[in-house]
Amino acid sequence: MHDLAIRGGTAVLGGVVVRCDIGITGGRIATIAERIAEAARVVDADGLLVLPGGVDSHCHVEEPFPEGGFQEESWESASRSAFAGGTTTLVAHTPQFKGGMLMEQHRAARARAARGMIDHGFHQIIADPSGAAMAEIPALVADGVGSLKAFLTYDALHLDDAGFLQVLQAARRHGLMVHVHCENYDAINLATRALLAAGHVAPKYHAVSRPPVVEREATHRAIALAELVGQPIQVFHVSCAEVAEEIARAQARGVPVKGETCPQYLVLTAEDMDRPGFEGAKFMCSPAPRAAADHEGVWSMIRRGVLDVVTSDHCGFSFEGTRGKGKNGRDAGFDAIPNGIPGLAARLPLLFSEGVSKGRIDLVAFAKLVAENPARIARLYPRKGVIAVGSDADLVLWDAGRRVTITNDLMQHAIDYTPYEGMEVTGWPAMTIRRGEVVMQDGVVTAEPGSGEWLPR
Ligand code: DUC
Ligand code: ZN
Ligand code: ZN
Ligand code: ZN
Repeated sequence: MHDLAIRGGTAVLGGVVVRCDIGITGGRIATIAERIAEAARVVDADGLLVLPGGVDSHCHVEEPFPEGGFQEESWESASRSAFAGGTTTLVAHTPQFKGGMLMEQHRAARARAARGMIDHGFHQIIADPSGAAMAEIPALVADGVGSLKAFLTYDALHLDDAGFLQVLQAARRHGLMVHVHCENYDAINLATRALLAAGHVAPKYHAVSRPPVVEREATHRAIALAELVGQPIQVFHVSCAEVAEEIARAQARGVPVKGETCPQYLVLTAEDMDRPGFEGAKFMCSPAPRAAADHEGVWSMIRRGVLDVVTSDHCGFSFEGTRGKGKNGRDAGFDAIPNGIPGLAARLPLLFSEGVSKGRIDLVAFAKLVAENPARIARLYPRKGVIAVGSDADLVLWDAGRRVTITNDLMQHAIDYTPYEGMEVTGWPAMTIRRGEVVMQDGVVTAEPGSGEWLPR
């Protein structure tokens, strides 16, 4: 007798799409069969797709700032938003402050995440690889941190080549994955100073200050240094085809480099930042959204497999008030507006609608992009990311024909806006199941705070 049976849905099982029943016992998938007769509870999935719960392997949740305080998105609100959008696993970031140690931040981040409802892991940001902090990496690894994150830009975080090489070597020594934010710090600073000196302070100049070449150069450099050290990397948030081309060339040489992209590079543009007053700040993230003509280029790199993971890079800052986008005042220059946009709940609907509903990718590719491939790179596969016997029963029942206009209320995050407000999507999650428990039904999230599990990777 199963605890729960999902009956009559059309399921994506790795590489195949089949109509079947799914039996769940003890939070795991116990049976996949044409018909499961008995279960304590039965969910009728007739007319729905059954997909693996989304794995969002790149997001920012309740991170502390070097100047004190935390991001507005708590683990509880992030869990709610993720479940609302069909995602059941998050890999977020633990910061290192310059000169600071790792384990204390790691323990504090774990304690915050334990208050949420979603299963989770962390990438450890390395902002200062020269000091005593690196001696704490074995302790982090022992606690289940499977990856390091390197930033090649941002004042508080950027590494020069020497620092990045140290991170790569440490990762190689300890068998960790390295994820990289690729933009050229000095080039951005040079352009920013020139723009500000000329009085170009509006949000739209954010994109002008960091054009694709800045991202392409840093991507090329990151790959070359990783190749030198013999360390696999994943390039985060690739914004356009000319950047992905660097990855494709390296892959063709047999270099172990992977590429990730995000929905913002498929639906937003630099023009979104060109709105009256402060409004453009709602769309500011880095790398910057490119031109509308770049969207098809990203799709083609997805179809070629060069970009095989789509995450949200959720990093929310509210528009109103003094904590978020306006923390430095509403007439702050573009360089003083925090970067990042919320996207936990919108990720699957946007990718499904733009991808599957519009015929750009099939269902199998969709499930790989949002669940299986992120689970693999995060070392959570096959526990997460796939519907298979023995895997965690993390599922999303998907209504492929449902048309929804995105509003901020539907996102259920702690941020007061969504950059996708008013967008029409076709395809929407009807139910989210985490480890066999229905945690979202018709938009209502019911999971208990504190029920999310730490995922050693
Ligand atoms: N860019 C990042 O690198 N991280 C979070 C948000 C953003 O826009
Ligand atoms: Zn970031
Ligand atoms: Zn980044
Ligand atoms: Zn990020």
